[in-house]
Amino acid sequence: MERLFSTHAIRSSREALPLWSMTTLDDGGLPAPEKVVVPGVWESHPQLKNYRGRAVFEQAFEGGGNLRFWFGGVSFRARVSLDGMVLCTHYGAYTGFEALALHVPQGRHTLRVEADNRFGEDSALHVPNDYYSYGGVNRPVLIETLGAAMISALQVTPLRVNGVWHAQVDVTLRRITEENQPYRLCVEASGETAEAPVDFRQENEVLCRLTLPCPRGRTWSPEDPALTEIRATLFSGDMPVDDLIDRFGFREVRVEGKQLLLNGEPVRLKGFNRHEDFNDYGVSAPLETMLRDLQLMRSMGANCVRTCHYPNDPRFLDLCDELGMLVWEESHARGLSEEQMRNPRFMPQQELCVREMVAQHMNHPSIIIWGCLNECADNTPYGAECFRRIFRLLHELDASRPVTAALVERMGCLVGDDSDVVSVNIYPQWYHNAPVDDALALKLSETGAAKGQGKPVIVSEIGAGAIPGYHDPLGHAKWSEERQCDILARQITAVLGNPNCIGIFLWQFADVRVDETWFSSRPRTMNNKGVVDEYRRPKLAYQTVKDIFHKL
Ligand code: ADA
Repeated sequence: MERLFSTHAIRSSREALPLWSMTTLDDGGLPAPEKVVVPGVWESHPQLKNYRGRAVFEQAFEGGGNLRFWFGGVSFRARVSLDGMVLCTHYGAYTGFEALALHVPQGRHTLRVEADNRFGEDSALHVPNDYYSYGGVNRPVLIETLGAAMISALQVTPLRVNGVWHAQVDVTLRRITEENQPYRLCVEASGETAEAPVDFRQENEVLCRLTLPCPRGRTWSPEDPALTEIRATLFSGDMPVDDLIDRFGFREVRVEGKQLLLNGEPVRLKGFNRHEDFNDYGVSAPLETMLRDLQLMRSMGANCVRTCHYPNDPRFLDLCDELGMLVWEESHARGLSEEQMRNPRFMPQQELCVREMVAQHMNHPSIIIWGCLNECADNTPYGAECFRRIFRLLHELDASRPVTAALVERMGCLVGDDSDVVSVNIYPQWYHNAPVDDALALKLSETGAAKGQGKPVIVSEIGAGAIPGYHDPLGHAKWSEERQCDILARQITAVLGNPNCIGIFLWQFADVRVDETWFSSRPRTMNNKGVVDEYRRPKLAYQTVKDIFHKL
């Protein structure tokens, strides 16, 4: 399933069958086509653990009419065709995209998608990095049949006006074929209804904004994560011809002085950075593992998760909405230098990722902050200008959430003043031996005090590595599980005891695979700073974090 609830009652929409035929196109691939499961990554195939290249996925299906294919994520570049005709291309593994084929004769057709995870100049976000860039059709695929017009997007902004919840609803409607007929849009939420006429005579795409006062709206909060269903239906005369169902939450996030307020109350964040990576499944972990990850985090007393360093699977966000887990979601980028940010593809690709992330994930109440450009070059005028452009874009696309960026532990930051929340990644006691308070004070002296003064501060990363199963109970050597416990205990106690900080995201929840170029500083070619390993087996640090998170 693509989401955790039905998104259509009228539109015909089904998930593509799980078995596809995969043909690899490059060296190191398979000698002949093989059956594979979609969604999935080709690294799950026993012979393709290190394959980097292209592969073609094909599936035959019965259908016809106006067809819409939705790909939740293809890593990394995608080219979609139907019966040999190219429908679209897409860049970016972590956001969804559509392919349309109109007036397709009823019958048997072949859907084909070529996925390509090679590195290259044309791909500015996806570089050999401290996580693994898997290949394949990594999120679910939908096959839908449309009429002459469709509801293509539905974005809800909850507003509290004079103490009464309102849903401000932006619906995008699209004419699919040349037929011209009058339509009517109907939106229902929380027992309230609003309607508007839709006229495609001037434009093929129409935006309708409707505001529904919802006096019976129930507030969403971590303690009571009450979700509200919203249903948009498009009518031609009295006939419903298309619909879109989503869920949202009535809640408000705001920055006031040095606090982040959720429904007017200061938030204190205790949580984890989590990569979408599970040993056998890579970035394409099944729903059960997503839920288990959240259960493990919550059992340690965490109330939040950061989707480092890219937008996450909507099902994971659905689970966070359901459980009341707070989310920092961020666009795709990690540690890019000024030179990498000067790649002419960088800003267009970053902006595309940001636009798709906000458009597709806007309605999740669990997302309380948008992040971007983790540890990119914030210390040069060019790099800083890129940060500012992305902050501005995020605000333009969504005025209801604060924005931030995780800044690297390096002096010379030029953007401390430009985000709503100042976030810093620091690794005292692991990469260097400064006491935690000193390292924090040093970084905050530039971002939190000299600049960005009076803003909320988050420690967006802090942590230490341990090779799972390596014990040194007496000596506490580096990389032992015991040493990781000592360091985490010092780090968490210091950060949560610091009056300047509103929260902490530990680096990291689980061990993850990294690119081979990182092998020398990453034993097992893994980033071993997880408090659970890549199979989610707890290290000793699991109990340490649990004790401290529950106590503080
Ligand atoms: C950085 C980065 C993470 C990871 C971490 C580490 O701060 O944001 O992706 O690489 O450091 O483990 O060193």
